[in-house]
Amino acid sequence: MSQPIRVLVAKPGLDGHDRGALVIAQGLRDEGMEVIYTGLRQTPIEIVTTALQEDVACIGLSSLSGAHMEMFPAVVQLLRQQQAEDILVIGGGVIPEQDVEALTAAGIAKVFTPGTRIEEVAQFIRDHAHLQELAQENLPPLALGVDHIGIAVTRVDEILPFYTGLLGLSVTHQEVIADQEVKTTFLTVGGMEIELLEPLSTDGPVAKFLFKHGPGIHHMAFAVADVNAALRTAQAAGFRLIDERARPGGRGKEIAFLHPKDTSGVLIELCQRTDTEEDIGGS
Ligand code: CMX
Repeated sequence: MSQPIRVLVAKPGLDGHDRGALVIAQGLRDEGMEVIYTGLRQTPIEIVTTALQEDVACIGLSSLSGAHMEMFPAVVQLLRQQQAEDILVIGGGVIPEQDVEALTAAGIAKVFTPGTRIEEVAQFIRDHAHLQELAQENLPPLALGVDHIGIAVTRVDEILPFYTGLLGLSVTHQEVIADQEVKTTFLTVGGMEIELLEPLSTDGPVAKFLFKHGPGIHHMAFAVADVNAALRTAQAAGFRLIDERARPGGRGKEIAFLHPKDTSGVLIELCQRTDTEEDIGGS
């Protein structure tokens, strides 16, 4: 990242103690960020005005007075009114556990409770700033389309009538991918495919997924022209990879996975059709 990330540390409400906020401000400076501190007893309007004037990427709100349920959402609302919702709002201070969910629903990206390491806060801010930067970079599109959606099932035979009987899809291909301990069944619909994944063992990747989450959407696969080139682009843009290079997937495709931690918890597959890809209808 070329420019340091600018952060506003703000104290909304009547609370008169700012030792914690000052420690956070200094900690973020030590992490290489430019930090502006508002001082005590700021109103939400003052905070948002300063944030816009100072062109910050993040507002860190600190409250010890119990006014967080009023003040924090008010800051988010005002940012929305100013079409400045790309500014990340995080909170900290004395925030009871039961308020965290409501604050998150109100648009506070993360509430950090006492004892959180400053490195963790800085990393959270960096990840956000990085995604904002990416949105402005105008990279050429990587995905050519949705290739397929992978769905983990306990037994294909049990659910297949739903897809073929009710939805009217046709099975186009079935294949055992031995090294991934899975049997795949492809159905085609509207130019893309559904891939049903049935585990062939109790400790393969799909079995592990079923054990943890039960049946459901396992991954989403985007078609790309060149998986290895797409991996390098994703990595250069800061996304963690599960696969460093392409490996064989179903139907002779070259595939690779990105790490779900960087993609909102969704396992994303990049997938490239090859000359040797078997025709739809093979098995
Ligand atoms: N959705 C969301 N998160 C998932 C996930 C999924 N389906 N599968 C794994 N994760 C998470 C894990 O919980 C783990 O998170 P933490 O680091 O927080 O614990 C992280 O991703 C890494 O998972 P892992 O199992 O520890 O890592 P592995 O390298 O062992 O596994 C993976 C990588 C996900 C690619 C593998 O488990 C997998 O699912 N392989 C694909 C199997 C498959 O679908 N084969 C069919 C052929 C593919 C095709 O042609 O489409």
